[in-house]
Amino acid sequence: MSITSTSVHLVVPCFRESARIGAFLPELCRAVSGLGGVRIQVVEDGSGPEEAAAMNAVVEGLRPSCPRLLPLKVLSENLGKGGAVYAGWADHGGAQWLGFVDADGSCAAREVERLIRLLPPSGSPPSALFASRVKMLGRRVERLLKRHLLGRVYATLVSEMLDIPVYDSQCGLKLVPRTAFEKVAPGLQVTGFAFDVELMTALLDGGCEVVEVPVDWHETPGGKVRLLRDSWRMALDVWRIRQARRKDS
Ligand SMILES: Nc1nc2c(ncn2[C@@H]2O[C@H](COP(=O)(O)OP(=O)(O)O)[C@@H](O)[C@H]2O)c(=O)[nH]1
Ligand SMILES: [Mg+2]
Repeated sequence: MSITSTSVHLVVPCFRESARIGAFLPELCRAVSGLGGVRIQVVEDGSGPEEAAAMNAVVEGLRPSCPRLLPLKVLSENLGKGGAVYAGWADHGGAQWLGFVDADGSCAAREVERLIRLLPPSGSPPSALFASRVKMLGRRVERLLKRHLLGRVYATLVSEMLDIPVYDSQCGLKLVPRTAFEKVAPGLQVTGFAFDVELMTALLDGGCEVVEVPVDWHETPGGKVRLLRDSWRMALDVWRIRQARRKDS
């Protein structure tokens, strides 16, 4: 589909990423250069002045050759991945679609481009597209075994506790219709790594279709999610999301 009339505001949330983003950001700029109406915003999630300066140098170094790249947005405190994504989405500039992609290039720029090309054309009901790491024939998903296993346990927990047949709620690439997001945004509370679970639940409960799209994924070293500590927090968040949802129904 041609997306010349579609606008996408794509946020790259970054916590201490100046070393890892250097390879990915230029690729991302190149990948979206052929797509109309896509803009990229890097959000620095309160990593401190040195990191912010290093990140600013990366972004400003690229902006002359990448007109779609907005100036760096620097948060004065660390809000967590969800907080950083939502802070970026607040600057949507009227875009029809809001998106985010992880800074480390685990999901390659060509997959970002592919997902954007799959967006429904204007006029048809807008569905959210969630990338999903499905180990299946025809796709390449390379992850450490322990991460893959933990990811499967978490996804099963999410699916069972919330009664939503999702395969992978945590993949770091998602596109959401802005109107659907704005409808649910006032009720969103999770700003950490489980924010996508709450977002997905709210979108579905609000009547927005969410479609999972299998993508290629190549885990990049240097991930900062601490498996035990963060998984525990994320599980607690899923519990809270379930309780809040029960109260509302
Ligand atoms: N760890 C962490 N990541 C954040 C935070 N805010 C934004 N992010 C971003 O969330 C994305 C996923 O993080 P990453 O470390 O790649 O996760 P992992 O590969 O699952 O360990 C990256 O783009 C991070 O920079 C934060 O407060 N903590
Ligand atoms: Mg990662």
